[in-house]
Amino acid sequence: MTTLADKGAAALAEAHPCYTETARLRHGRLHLAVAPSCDLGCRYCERVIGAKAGLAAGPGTARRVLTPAEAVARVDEVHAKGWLRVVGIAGPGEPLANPATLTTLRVLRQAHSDIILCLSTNGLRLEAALPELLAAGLRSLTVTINTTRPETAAQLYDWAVIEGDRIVGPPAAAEVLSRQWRGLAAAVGAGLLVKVNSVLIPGLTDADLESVARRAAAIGAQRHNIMPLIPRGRMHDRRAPTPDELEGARAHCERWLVQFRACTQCRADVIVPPLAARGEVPCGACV
Ligand code: CLF
Repeated sequence: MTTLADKGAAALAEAHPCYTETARLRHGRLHLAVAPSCDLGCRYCERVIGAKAGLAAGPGTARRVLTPAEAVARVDEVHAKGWLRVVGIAGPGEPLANPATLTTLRVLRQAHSDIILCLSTNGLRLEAALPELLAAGLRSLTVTINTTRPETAAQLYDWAVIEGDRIVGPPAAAEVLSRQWRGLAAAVGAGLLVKVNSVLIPGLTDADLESVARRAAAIGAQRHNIMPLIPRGRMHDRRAPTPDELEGARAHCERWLVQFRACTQCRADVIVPPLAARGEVPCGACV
């Protein structure tokens, strides 16, 4: 039997609710919070783990870190509802900095071959991790890349752990950038369905995103997802973009790469049923 996971990137994109907005109608997804550690000091990020996560929104947030066994049990439980199509690992830290990520993917590949296995990464370890990710059944991948310029990267990243060494300042940012773009190219070359996430930060990344879209499109990424800054962490005092600024950036970047406009900036433990299962059928989506 040909499963969804055996199909090509175009078919996967049609079924993936983070690539095709109408896929949100019938296909649900969830995140497994198995990855608490992080290897990159993003100034716009804030990890919130535990009871204080409460109802907090946004990436980096999870009520509880799951063991791989608990994560698989959660997938079993939700899968029984009949609508689960995508399982992603997106934190609350960096998935590729946590061995539990691969352990979880490997078990899920065996247990649920009909599910698209997805992952979101900062790209630092992506090139090196690709062989194991492919062997574990990963089919779709998001790399967060906010700029093409080291000068901007130096204002986004304070430190990074590279090959076990903690590097700080501009040298860290330059290395991060280099690894993100190399990782993106390697993931596309490996045949994964690949999206680039970029954070729109007024006065900082807004001038860079068009070059991100252009370069990502040239490499072969399939989608671009521009997300508004959530003012927090070491950027708690910066402002979020206005809706007009966000749409303006997307319109500019769409000249180069298809934009995804339905991102909900998920928590690391989110469970999202399809719209149809929630009784929310947007006009025009019933095709
Ligand atoms: Fe999760 Fe990301 Fe996979 Fe989607 S989220 S790892 S691609 S399954 Fe989707 Fe959530 Fe936006 Fe991410 S709405 S934050 S784009």
